[in-house]
Amino acid sequence: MVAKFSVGLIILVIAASMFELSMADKDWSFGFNYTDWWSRFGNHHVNKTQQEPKKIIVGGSQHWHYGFNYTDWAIKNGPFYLNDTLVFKYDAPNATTFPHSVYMFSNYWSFLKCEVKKAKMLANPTQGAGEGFQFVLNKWKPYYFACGEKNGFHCNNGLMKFGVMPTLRPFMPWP
Ligand SMILES: *[C@@H]1O[C@H](CO)[C@@H](O)[C@H](O)[C@H]1NC(C)=O
Ligand SMILES: *[C@@H]1O[C@H](CO)[C@@H](O)[C@H](O)[C@H]1NC(C)=O
Ligand SMILES: *[C@@H]1O[C@H](CO)[C@@H](O)[C@H](O)[C@H]1NC(C)=O
Ligand SMILES: *[C@@H]1O[C@H](CO)[C@@H](O)[C@H](O)[C@H]1NC(C)=O
Ligand SMILES: *[C@@H]1O[C@H](CO)[C@@H](O)[C@H](O)[C@H]1NC(C)=O
Ligand SMILES: [Cu+2]
Repeated sequence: MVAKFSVGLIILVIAASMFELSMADKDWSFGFNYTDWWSRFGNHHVNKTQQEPKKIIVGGSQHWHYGFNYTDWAIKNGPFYLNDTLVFKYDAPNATTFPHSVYMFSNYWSFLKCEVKKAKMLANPTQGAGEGFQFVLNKWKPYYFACGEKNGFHCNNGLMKFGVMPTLRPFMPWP
């Protein structure tokens, strides 16, 4: 009993002296810079250009072609936000190049199996030229895109498929 009491007393004494020490240590901020915190998160000076929908070129500089991993691209370039525009760029076919197109699947299983016959064509092989084919992600739902050429071959073997789920753009007050 006595031993326990003295240990408790020692701890109390140590705690008290530490408290005194911290009291003596200028302020109550404990090293946390409130001024800095407020300027970062507290003010509502929103950079509007970051809040507005963006135009995203599918595949970046690679554009829309056979053999590029668009699933990987979508993971690395996401998340995508509501009203963002996806731009599919692909040259119209000629004697030496193959056609591409843009299809949308209505469900995940068709997307997985590249059932192009059940998909809806969004853009034909000539619509990707110039400024490219633009598609606005204006609904809060998953979108499944693919190239519809060669009865799913471009989708399957060519990796020309990806899914996106646009979300609400988060409020970002910091610069
Ligand atoms: C706190 O942050 C502000 C703004 O970044 C800076 O001007 C100030 O020097 C900082 N104060 C301390 C004690 O670090
Ligand atoms: C807003 O952010 C964008 C992108 O980060 C930047 O290019 C632009 O200069 C910023 N504008 C202002 C007014 O800070
Ligand atoms: C494409 O990228 C995804 C995500 O990084 C990866 O899981 C998959 O294995 C890749 N496919 C091929 C054929 O490399
Ligand atoms: C997207 O655009 C539509 C039409 O311009 C608008 O009504 C809607 O509020 C926008 N949604 C978001 C989340 O910006
Ligand atoms: C076909 O199109 C490609 C890509 O646009 C171009 O580089 C190539 O010169 C064209 N070939 C012919 C024969 O027109
Ligand atoms: Cu294709």
